Amino acid sequence: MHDKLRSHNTVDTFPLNGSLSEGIEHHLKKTLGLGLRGVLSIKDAVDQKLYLHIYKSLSLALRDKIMDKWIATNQEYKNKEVKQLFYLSAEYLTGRFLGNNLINLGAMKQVRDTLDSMGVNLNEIEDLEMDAGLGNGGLGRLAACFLDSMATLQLPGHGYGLRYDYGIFRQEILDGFQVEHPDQWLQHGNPWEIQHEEDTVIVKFGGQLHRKNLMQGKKKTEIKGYEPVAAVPFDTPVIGFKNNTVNTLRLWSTSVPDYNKFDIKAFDKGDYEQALKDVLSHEDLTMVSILYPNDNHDPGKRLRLSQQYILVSASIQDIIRSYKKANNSFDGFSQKVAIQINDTHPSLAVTELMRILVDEEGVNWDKAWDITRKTCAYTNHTVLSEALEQWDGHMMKELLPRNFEIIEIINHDFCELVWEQYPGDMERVRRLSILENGKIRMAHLAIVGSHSMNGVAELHTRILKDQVFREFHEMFPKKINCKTNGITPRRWLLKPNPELANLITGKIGEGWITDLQELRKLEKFVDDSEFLNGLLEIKRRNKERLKDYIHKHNPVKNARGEIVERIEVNPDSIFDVQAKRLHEYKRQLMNALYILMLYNELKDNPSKEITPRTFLFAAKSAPGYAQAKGIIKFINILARLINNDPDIRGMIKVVFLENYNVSLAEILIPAADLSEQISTAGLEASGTGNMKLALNGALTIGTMDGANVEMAEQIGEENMFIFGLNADEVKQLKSGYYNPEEICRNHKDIQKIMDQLCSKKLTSIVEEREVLHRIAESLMREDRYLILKDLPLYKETQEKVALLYQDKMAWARKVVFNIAGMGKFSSDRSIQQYSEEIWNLQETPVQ
Ligand code: 26Q
Repeated sequence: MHDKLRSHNTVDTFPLNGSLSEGIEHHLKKTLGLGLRGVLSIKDAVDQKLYLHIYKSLSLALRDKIMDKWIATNQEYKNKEVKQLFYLSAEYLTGRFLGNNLINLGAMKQVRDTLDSMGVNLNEIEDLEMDAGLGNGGLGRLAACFLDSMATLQLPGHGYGLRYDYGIFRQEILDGFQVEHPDQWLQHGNPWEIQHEEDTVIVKFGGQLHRKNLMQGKKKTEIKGYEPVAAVPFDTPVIGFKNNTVNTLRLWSTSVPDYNKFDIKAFDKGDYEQALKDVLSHEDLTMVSILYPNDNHDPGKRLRLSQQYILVSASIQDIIRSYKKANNSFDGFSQKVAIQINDTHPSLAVTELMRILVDEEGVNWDKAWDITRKTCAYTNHTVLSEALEQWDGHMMKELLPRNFEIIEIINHDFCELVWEQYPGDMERVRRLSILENGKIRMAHLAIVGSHSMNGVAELHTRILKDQVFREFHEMFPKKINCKTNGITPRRWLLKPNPELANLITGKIGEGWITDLQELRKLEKFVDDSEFLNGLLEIKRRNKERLKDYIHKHNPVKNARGEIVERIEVNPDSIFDVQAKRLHEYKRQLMNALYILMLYNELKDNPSKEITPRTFLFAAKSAPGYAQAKGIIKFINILARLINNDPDIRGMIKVVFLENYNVSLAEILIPAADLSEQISTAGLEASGTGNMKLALNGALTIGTMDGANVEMAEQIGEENMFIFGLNADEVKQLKSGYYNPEEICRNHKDIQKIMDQLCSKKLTSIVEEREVLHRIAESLMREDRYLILKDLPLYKETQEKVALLYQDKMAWARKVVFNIAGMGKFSSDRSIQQYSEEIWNLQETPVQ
C-alpha cells in the first residue's frame, strides 16, 4: 500500500512520550480486561491480532490525554463568563475521529512511530473505526466542519444533536440496484464518547394543558398527563488544531434499544415507519432512534417530529440549567447565549425557549419574546419547495400541545404586525402567516423567531431575498444575510492528502493550515515546472491509491451479492468525479447521458482516438426516491455495457463507488482530476464538495450555481469549465415556453440516446427496460431540471476538458490557480463571520 500517502510531516506538538504506551497498555489490560487472557503489553495484543482492542485502547489513551484540556476549556468559559454559542443540528456527519484527533493534537507522528516500533500499522488501526455517519450529506458535514473551526479559532461554541442508534444506511450495489443496510455504527462501542447520566433530562409529549391563576391576574400553564421520555447526553470532545481548546459535541440518546424488535427486512425497503410500527409502542418508537435518510425532501412523519422535539427540548433545558448556575435573572440571557438553528429541523427551539421562559421561569411574554429573538438565528440550506418543512397542525397539537399553542400566539401577534404595516392587504397576511391551511410553515416560524436568517452562498442568499422570502425581506430588511459555506482544511487537505499538504508547506510554509488565504501565494509558482510536476506526480499517486481501493473494495456484484468481477481502472485516464447525494436537481443523469453520447461516437468511429476517461460516480439515494434509484440503476447499466465492450478498448470506463461516506471521500477526493458541479442553476444552495475537490487540485466543470459562482470569482472563470443556463435564464425559461422535444429535433445525437432509452438496444432485461423508459419519459414530458436544454453545451465543454488534459503543463497551471483561489472557502472564514456578524463571541484561549 502507499503508506507515504497517509503519513505527514507537520511538526508534532503534543507531549506524549512513553506515557502513551503506558496508557494503551493500561486500557488493554484493565479497561478492556485483556489482562485476564494474558495480554500484558501492546506486543501481546499484536501477537494475538487483537487490532480492534488496540484501536479502542489507543483511543481511550488519547482521550485521557485530552481530558485536562477539556476540563480547562470548560473552566475558562465558566470563569470568564463568556458568551457561548450552541449549534443545534439534527445531523453531524463527522466520519472517523482517530486520525483527525491525532492531527489536531499534533500527535500523529509520535503515535505512528510508537505503533511502527511494535509492528503495527496505524493506517490499518484507523480503518477499524466505523464512520460516525449521523447525517445525510452537505448540511451534516457542514456542521462537523463548523465544530472543527470553532475549536481551532478558540471560540466558545458547542454542538447539540441526536445520538442516532443507526446513522445513514450502508449502501450496497447488487445487480446495479441500491440496497440499504442498517448502519450499526455503535456495535463495537464508541471510545470517543462519555455518557453523562447525571445530566439526563425529561422531554414531555402529549398531555393536557392546565391554567393556574397566580397573583395580579397572571396565569401559569402546566402540562398534565404527558408521556415522559428520558434523554441522556453523550459528550464527544471537539479538539482545536494545535491549541488547548476542547469544545463539546453533546448528543442526546433516548434509548436502551431492544435491537431484536427492529425489523431489518422492512428497513431494507426503506420503510422506517413500517419497520418499527408493528413491533414497537409509541414509547418505544421515540426510544430507538434512526436518522431519516432523506435529503432535501420532507416526508412529514410523526416520528421525525418527535426526534426534532427531543433534540430541541433536551438542549434548551440543558442550556437554561447551566445558565441558571451562573445567573439569577434572564435579563442578560442573550448576552451569554447564542443559538444557531441549522435549517428548520430544530426550529422548535423558538417555541421551546418561549415555553420554558414563560411557563417554567415566570418571565412575562413580551420579555421572553425579546430574549428569544435576540438569542436565536436560523440558517437556510434550500430553496426546493419539497424540502421546506411543514408540519400538520393536528399532529403537532396532539404531540406538543403547549408548543402548538405558543405558535398560535406568535402567529396571531405576527399577523397583526403585518396587517398594521400593510393595512388591508389580507393576501399578504396569508402569504406570510406561519399557519396556513392547517400546516405550520417552519421556515416562517424560524424567521419570525430569530434576529438573523442566513443563506449559505451569495447567489442562494439573493434568491432568498428576491424570491423565496421576498416579503419577509421587505418587512425585515436587515434580517437576511449571507454566510458562504466553507470546509475545514485539516480534514479536507492535511489529513487525506499529506503529500500535497507537504508540497504546499514546502513552498509557502504551514500558515495555510489555519489561514487558508495564504494559499494565494502559490500563484507565484505557476511557472515553476518542478512545482507543476510535483502536483502531477502527487495526483498520480493518489489515483493509484484509489485504483487499489476500487480493485479491493468495489467489485461488481450480482443480485445475490456474489462477486462477478474485479474492476481495474487506468490511472492515466482523466478521473472524472461526481460524488454527492443522488438528486434530480444535481443532474447525475446529465453526466450519464453524456457518457452514452460519447459511447455512441466511439461505436460509430471505431478508430477514433480520445482522451481516456474514467467516470466515477458515488451517491446514495433516499430509499423512497424511486426516480433517483432509477438513475443509479441506469449508471450501472451503462457501466456494464461500456466496461465490457471490446470496441471501447478501455478508453472510457464507468465506475459506481458504493457506500459514499466521509472515509471514502477522503480517498476519492485527492484522486480526482475533474469535479462535476452541474446542478440546475438556482437550485444548489451552495455545495461543499465543489470546494473539497478544488482544494485537492481537481478542475471544476460546473454551472453558475451555489458557491461555484464565488469559486469562479476567486479562481478566475478562465480556470474553470463553466457552462449552461444561469439562474436568471433558468427562471425565465421556467416561466415561459420550453419543449424538450424541440431539443431532440435539433440535435441528432440527443435524439439517438432518447431512442436508445426507449428501445431494446441497451439491455435485454425487461425490468431494466422499464427503468430506462421511465427516465426517457421524465425527460420528454417535462425535463424539470433542464437536462436536455443544457446537454449540448455540457458536451461541448467536456470536449474542451479532454483537449486540455492532453497538455499536462497547461492543465497543471490551472490546478495551481484553483488551489490558490480556495482561501475564501475555509470554514474558519465562515465561522469568523458567523461569530462577528451574528453570534458576537469572544476568542477565548485556554491556558
Ligand atoms: C427534512 C424533513 C424530514 C426529513 C429529512 C429532512 C431533511 C434532512 C436533511 C432535509 C434536508 C436535509 C439536508 C439538506 C442539505 O444537506 N442541504 C445542503 O446543505 C449544504 C450545506 O449548506 C449545501 O452546500 C447544499 O447545497 C445543500 O443542498
